[in-house]
Amino acid sequence: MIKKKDTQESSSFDKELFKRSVLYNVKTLYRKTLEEATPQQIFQAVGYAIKDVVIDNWLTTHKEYDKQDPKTVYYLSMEFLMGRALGNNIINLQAYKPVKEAMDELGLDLNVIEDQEPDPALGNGGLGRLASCFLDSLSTLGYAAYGCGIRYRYGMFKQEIRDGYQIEVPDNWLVDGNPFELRRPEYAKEVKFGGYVNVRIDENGRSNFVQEGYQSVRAIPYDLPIVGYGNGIVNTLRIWDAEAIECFHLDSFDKGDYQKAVEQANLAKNIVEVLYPNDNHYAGKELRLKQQYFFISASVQEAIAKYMRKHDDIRKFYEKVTFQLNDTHPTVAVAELMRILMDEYYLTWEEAWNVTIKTCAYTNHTIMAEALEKWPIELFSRLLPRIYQIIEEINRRFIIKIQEMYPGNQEKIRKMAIIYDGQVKMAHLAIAAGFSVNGVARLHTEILKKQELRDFYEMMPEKFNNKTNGITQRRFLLHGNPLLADWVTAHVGSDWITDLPKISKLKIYADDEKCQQEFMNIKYQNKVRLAQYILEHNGIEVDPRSIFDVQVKRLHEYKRQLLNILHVMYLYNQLKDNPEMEFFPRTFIFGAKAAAGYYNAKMTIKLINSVADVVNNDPVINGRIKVVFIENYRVSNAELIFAAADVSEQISTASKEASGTGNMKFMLNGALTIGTMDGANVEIVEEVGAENAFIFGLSSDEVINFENNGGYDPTEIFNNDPDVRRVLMQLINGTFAPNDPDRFRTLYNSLLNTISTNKADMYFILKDFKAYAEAQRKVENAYRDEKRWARSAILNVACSGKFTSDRTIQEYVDELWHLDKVVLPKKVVGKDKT
Ligand code: GPU
Repeated sequence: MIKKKDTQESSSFDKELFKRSVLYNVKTLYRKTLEEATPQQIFQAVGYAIKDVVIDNWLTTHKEYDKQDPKTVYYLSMEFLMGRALGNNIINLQAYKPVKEAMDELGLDLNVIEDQEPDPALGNGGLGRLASCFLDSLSTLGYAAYGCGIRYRYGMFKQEIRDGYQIEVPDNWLVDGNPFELRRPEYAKEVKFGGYVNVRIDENGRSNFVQEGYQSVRAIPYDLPIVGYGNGIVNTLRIWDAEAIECFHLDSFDKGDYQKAVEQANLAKNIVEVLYPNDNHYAGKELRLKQQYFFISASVQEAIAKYMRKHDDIRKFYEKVTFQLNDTHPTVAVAELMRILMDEYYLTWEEAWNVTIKTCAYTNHTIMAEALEKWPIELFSRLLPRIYQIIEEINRRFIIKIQEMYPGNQEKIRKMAIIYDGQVKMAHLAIAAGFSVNGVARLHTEILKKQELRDFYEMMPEKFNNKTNGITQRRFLLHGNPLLADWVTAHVGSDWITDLPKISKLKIYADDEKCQQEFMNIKYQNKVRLAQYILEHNGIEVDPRSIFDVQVKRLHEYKRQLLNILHVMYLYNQLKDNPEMEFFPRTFIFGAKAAAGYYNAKMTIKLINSVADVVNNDPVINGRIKVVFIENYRVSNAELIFAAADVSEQISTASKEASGTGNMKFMLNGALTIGTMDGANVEIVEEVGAENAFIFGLSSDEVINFENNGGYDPTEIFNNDPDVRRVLMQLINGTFAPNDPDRFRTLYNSLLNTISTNKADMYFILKDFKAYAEAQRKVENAYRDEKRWARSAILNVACSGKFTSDRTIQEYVDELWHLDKVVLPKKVVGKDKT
């Protein structure tokens, strides 16, 4: 039954004006007519026309902020994985239909135009994408916020697959220019590196710490608009570029000046050159620490300057500002804030500390040990001498606190000190100097409290809290899956766009056979769309009637893509042995980038492609199994992929995935989860019911138990399970590498060999294999019953309400940030241009 039409589109959008604006832009930017312009030029022209609309709301928003003086959150993050802006901005302006019409009338295809935009990929994976979802929700909910980050010249590399191997290609995302950005040289800041700390007596007789003999760079902000959905609010993502500071004239420099000038120019060029492509992994590179301090110093300086333009007492800074640290990467912010407060505003240590500890809050995104940032003292103190001095003092005072609480307990100091064993431990600094430590899913937060950060929790339990992650339904349903979005709106109205829990009204349709058919039909059309993409990009033909079983996420051993492909090998063996067996056709879809130096991850990509070559072309299989590796997985093709998925693979080793957010995007698009009780999967199953998901494998307690007792022995499984043994032998007998049988030996060794690696099967792949295969059998059987499957899929959509980032942000606001809600004067809302 159709209840309500889509009433969310703004009626005030001036289509004719917009069309004129596009034509005008093509003319003035390129001296061309529409017919002569290239698709990229048309994208630029449309982008500028949309920016024009956005600019008015941006101005109004900031005028209103100026008037209302709301408390502001600065979301400090090394990564923002924004994805394309054009379509999202049009959606949030509620102008998708008129813009589409305008394009049609000009003989243009909006989809093709959107496809011209490079994905701004200033992030690796979940952590950066979460930051982007948060910005979308902050604007939509009407809170004053800045995202602060780095304008990397090269974002996440582009992945090409050649001969089954990953090749990294530089992502020169700015070559054609970015129509949405605004350069703001008037807010440039100087950032200083190196040198030494001196004590100087200033003109007022105060002794003061000053950094001397340093090199510096100029940080220049570029602002990107973050458009709220239908409320006229536009916040700002401020990303910093680095430029050399001109400090000499060509006619009056001596050799030393020249040397210094060249070095400073190089420093500026190098700092923002490239995003480190490591996910959940810390490499300890000096340039990375420079990046961190660079954008933090600039952001903190500007936050303070902005505050002081309106207020006179810096001691009350925390009443108007919160710094949320996205993992430990921005943690130098606490010391930089202390430095400015003491060295530039002459606050005492105690006064400065009181401000800092009420301003800063830290989010933990992983328990993976290799992701913990620890900087060698030598490097840190050489690069940031004044900052290091301040951290030493924070550490000294923190150790006194530990001793007061645990007199004589050296063990506590060893485990909790900020500086220990020649290293600066950034997580310890973030915990000691902030008012909040939060995990990103309930299970993750519990593990932090009971295991990883147990000592800190015991000492400061009041700081610990959970904020289960979320995603924006505007991008991942409204924009990414228009067919399903319209269907949902037709049944429950459009409230879900800004109030996702309303989508639960769909529950009553789960048993309605007509609705089930409609749903499956939409899913089918989305599968056809993805099949076309796969044919175009991979040259592989896939059958949209097969089960689309999808694992897309960064390639990491803990995420266990290897378990997935080993299971495909097992199914292949079964079908080869018994070609007549009952088998529902399945397409296994993978998409993943591997960190450039991560050997096992890269070999897993090669294995997936090698299995694909064999299985896809085996006449005995006859297309019943297809394996597809989607090249260059990123936000833009993710939107197509989620919409087309039947099965969502969320199979990390329990306890290892802090939350996961892809799991939520699949759920919202009506895929059923096969997964472990890890991260937010736990809460997903709680919402949708265990009967509408396929849960298998060790629990996090069991995993942690094994780990605390020295691991487990996979050889027993190898010896006793012929199916597993056969699959493992195929890794080293050339089944998938006839010319180089040893190609996958490292993967084999990672599962079995305790000699070449110190631990075998650290991620419990063999331990969970049987249970996974069993869960996959259940998936197949469930899919055979189309009505039951459709029911479960609809219920997944209907029960996804909790996982909107709007809910997550509201929790941050209510419990941590205490921001003021900003409402624009009525006449401005929805207004596009005057
Ligand atoms: N995450 Br730390 C990353 O994507 N990169 C990182 O460097 C670190 C964490 C992810 C977690 O792996 C994922 O479970 C979580 O959902 C996401 O952060 C957002 O919290």
